[in-house]
Amino acid sequence: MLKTQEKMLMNLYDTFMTAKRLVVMTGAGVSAESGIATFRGDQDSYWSRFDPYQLASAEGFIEAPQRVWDWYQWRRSQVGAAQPNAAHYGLAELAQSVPLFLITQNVDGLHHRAGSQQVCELHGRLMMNRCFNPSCGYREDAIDFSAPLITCPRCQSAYLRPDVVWFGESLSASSIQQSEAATTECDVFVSIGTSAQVYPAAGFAQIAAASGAQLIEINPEATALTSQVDWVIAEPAGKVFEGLRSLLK
Ligand code: BJW
Repeated sequence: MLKTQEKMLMNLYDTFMTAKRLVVMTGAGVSAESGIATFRGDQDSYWSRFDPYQLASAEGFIEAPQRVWDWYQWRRSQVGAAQPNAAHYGLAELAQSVPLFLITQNVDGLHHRAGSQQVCELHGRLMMNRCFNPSCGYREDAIDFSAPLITCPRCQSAYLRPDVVWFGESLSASSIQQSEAATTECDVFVSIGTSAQVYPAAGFAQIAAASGAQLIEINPEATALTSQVDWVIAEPAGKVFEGLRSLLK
């Protein structure tokens, strides 16, 4: 007789393989097994140690740009030293076999580094800088994680900042349009490693459900979404995809 874990993996594999359009949305938990802290939760999470509005809002940057810059440079060095885990690699491999639209709230770039070709990065990219003045439009790769805070080399009128989406800022219109279109059309929606507290991302599962999609959550802890999904896999994502990868080969 198959053990419970094996049955779960076989069911998940079958669900993925028979999906006509699969949407996967990931959050910070998918990178937890790569050693990157989540935002909410245990005592190592960012928002249990730091004030989100000081570090992740335009107001916080205006108040203390050096504080914000230093925090992001520290995070860049952490992410630069981290490696993708089985969940990142498994999702990249899955996209070779099924029509998969991958949405991430993560800014760490680990899905790309694991080989995912198309990733809708809702909250931007940690490893890029842009001018704080939105009408300037200057962007550059953030290569030197010890580089000082500088004014924009193009317009000279504002500081460079990380190319991420802070609280109160709009996500790119194209990322929202693409995500909403994909979630409206999918038959299976999988939420992995997100607390489902931050909008608009947290609303995509409801859009998928309203269109009749099956909702699956992979997260060791209960979230704002748990009571609404059809199937909860209360396990770490890396562990689930480690098992799934052996079936995908
Ligand atoms: C594991 C695991 C393992 C652990 N395996 N799982 C509607 C209603 C209410 C409020 C709003 C609303 N619309 C907009 C708002 C305001 C706001 C918002 O949502 N606030 C809520 C907090 C209440 N949203 C915005 O401001 C957004 N902008 C916007 O909507 O513009 C228009 C507008 C503005 C204002 C008002 C109305 C409209 C922008 C949001 C930007 C979020 N930015 C951040 C920082 C990005 C840059 C950076 O990285 O520094 O994005 S905040 C942070 O939260 C980050 C994340 O992407 C985001 C989501 O976090 P996530 O991924 O869910 O992580 P955690 O830590 O919360 O959860 C981790 C999970 O993993 C846990 O569940 C663990 O159990 C699990 N886990 N190990 C699997 N191994």
